[in-house]
Order: sequence, then structure tokens, then C-alpha cells
Amino acid sequence: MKDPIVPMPQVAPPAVATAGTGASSLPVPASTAMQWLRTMHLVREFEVRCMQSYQEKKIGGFCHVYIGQEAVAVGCVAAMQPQDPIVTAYRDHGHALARGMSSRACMAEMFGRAGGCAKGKGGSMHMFDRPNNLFGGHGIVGAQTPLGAGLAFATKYEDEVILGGKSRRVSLSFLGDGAVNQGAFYEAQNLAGLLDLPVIFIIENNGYSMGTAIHRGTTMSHDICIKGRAHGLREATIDGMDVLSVYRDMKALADWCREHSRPAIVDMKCYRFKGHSMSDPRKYRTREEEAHHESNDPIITLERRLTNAGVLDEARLASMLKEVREEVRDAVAHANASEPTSASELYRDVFVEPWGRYTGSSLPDYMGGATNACTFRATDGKEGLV
Ligand SMILES: Cc1ncc(C[n+]2csc(CCOP(=O)(O)OP(=O)(O)O)c2C)c(N)n1
Ligand SMILES: [Mg+2]
Repeated sequence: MKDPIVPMPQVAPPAVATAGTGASSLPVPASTAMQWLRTMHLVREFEVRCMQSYQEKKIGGFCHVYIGQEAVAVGCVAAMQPQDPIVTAYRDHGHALARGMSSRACMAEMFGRAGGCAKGKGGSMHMFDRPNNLFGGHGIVGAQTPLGAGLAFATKYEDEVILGGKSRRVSLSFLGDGAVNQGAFYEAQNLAGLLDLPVIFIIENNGYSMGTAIHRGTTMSHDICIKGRAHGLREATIDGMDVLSVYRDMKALADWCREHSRPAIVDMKCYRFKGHSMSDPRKYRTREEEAHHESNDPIITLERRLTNAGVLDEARLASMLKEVREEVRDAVAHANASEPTSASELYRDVFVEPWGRYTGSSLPDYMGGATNACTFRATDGKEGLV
């Protein structure tokens, strides 16, 4: 019999409405909030240059930009610890940069060059950063949700069974609102609930899956957390347009999941300012609707808050923007200068190396059935996630 699940408070006091002025009115140190602002600007500038490079045909394939949703990735990453695994869908550049991937490696991946994080073999939808515990970047809608549960199983197993301690890591599995209707999501939630997996499914609810408004394709779209309630997940509805709210509410939720080793679901309310992908004319929504949401730009909201607190002024903002533009310009130059990925690379990194012969614990009967020592090992000589 499992412990009863204590529901999260659904309406938290707005983070932006803290009384008073000065740096002390901020819920985090001023330098931290300034760093978040810089990262949000970096993501925005990166995406703008991606759109430009796509039009110049430097980037091929699909390209889904994150403009408008920056507060989600930045606030969520800030609320977690670096060793917590993260997995996401194809709209992944923001998560990669927020997690600490260099803009050079990210842009070279966009360009399909050898200097990219996946040696140019993944492209826009497959950002992967092992040192920063980002496990992709996945193009199949919803496919990352069982992976999120699997990552939580792996960390829990490693912490509790192999290391003999307490489960100490929480996995984040981001998904879009369109992905909640995939069967894999329900299997993942069921297992997470059943096995007490510390994973948080964050639904980046931007209101649309491609051109379909959420209410046209999803039942109970006004209360999307109900999808997790059936599996006993803890839940939270969060304002994804305000990085301070995202941080505060995600930190509280992640702390609880870490403490209790339990799963959760988040309805992260947000809006994508651009089309679904580069080829989307956005005929399914009005320009008035877009303008309404753009007036709630998460970057402007944070700038206003920092200005009111006296930690941001025009000169500081100008110097931050200059630095960010230079960083992204350098990333584009690096991507351009990086070698195109060679065809022979296609055969590398498909299997863990050295793969060797059959690696089961015993040989099949037709081969004699004798005991066979396991020869599997990861390329870096380490097994598992640590
Ligand atoms: C299994 C599967 N079905 C369909 C698609 C095509 N497809 C790509 S993105 C997308 C919409 C997903 O929308 P959402 O989950 O809300 O994410 P968002 O684009 O809003 O970030 C669809 C249907 C796919 N990639 N995988
Ligand atoms: Mg969506």
C-alpha cells in the first residue's frame, strides 16, 4: 500500500508580486537572476540566428525554435542539480544551452558539422550532452517519456542497489501538450507510479501540437494534470512565462520528488511565439492572439523585475546583449569553419564499443550452453550513469 499522495497547492502566490524594491526584493541572489536573464537572451539570439541560417540553407532538415518558451528550460534547469538527468523532445536547443552545452557545439550540430555535440549526426532535433546529463533531443512525439522513466529507474537503481544509499537524483522528462495523447506516456506514468520513480513529466503546454489547438485534440485540456492523477502522480500547474515562478515551483516539486522518490506531472503554461517549425505559415491562429502572448514576453518580464529591483539598467543590458550577440556570432563562425561530417562517421557510435561477440551470461544451447563472462563495457570504461 503506497503512502497517500498529498496534492500540491495549485495556486501559488505570484513570484513577481513581491513587495519592495532593491536586490533584496528578488527571491534569488541578483547575480543568479542576471545569469538567468543572460541565458534566456542567449537562447533567443541563438534561435534567431538559427532561423536566419535555415533560410540561408546552412541548416537542413527540420528546425523547431524555442522562442517564447525560454523561461521554462532556464527555470527548470536552475531548479535541478547538475547530476539530475534531463530528456526532451525535438524543440531542444533551449534545454541544451540552459544545461550548459556550449553554443559552438550546439550550432555546429545544427549545421551538421563534425564539431557538433553529436558530431553533426543528430542535427536540430537530437542535442545530446553526456557530461551535462542531457539525454536528447528526440524526434518521435512522446518517445522521451518512457526514456525519462527509464533514466529515473537507472539512477534509483544505481543509488539504492549498487551504491547502497538513498535515491538522490530526479529525472526531468519534457514533452509537448501534443504528446500527452501518446500511449507510451501512459505506460511511462504507470511504471513511474508503480515503481516509485523520481521523474517529473513536464508538459510544455504551448497550446498547440503543430497546427492543432489543444482543445481540439485532447480531452480535459483545461486540466491537463488529470492525465497524471490517474497514476497517483503529484502535480503542479506553473506559469511558464515567468522564470522566477518556474524556478520557485519546480524547486519545491523537485525537492519533494527527491525526498519521497516519487513521480510528478507539471502543466507548464507557455506559448511559442513562432511557427511549429520553419515551414509553418501559422494560419491556424490570429495575429491578435500572437500579439497578446508576445506582450507577456518572459524576457521582458524578467528585465522589468530586475530593473525595478535596481540591478539592471540600460548600460548593463546593452553590455549583456553585446556579449550574447558576440557569443552567437562566434558559434556561427565556428559551425561554418567546422568540417562537414564524413559519410564514414555514419557507422560509428551505433553500438557501444567494443561490442564483441555475444555477451549474455550463458551461451545458447546450440553453442554448448557454457558460462560466458559478460564482455560488455562502456567506451569510457564505466558502466551506469555515474
Ligand atoms: C509519433 C509521432 N507522430 C507524429 C509526429 C509528427 N509531429 C511532429 S511534432 C508534432 C506535434 C507535437 O506537438 P507538441 O507535443 O505540443 O510539441 P510542440 O511542437 O508544441 O513543442 C507532430 C504531430 C511525430 N514526430 N511523431
Ligand atoms: Mg505544443
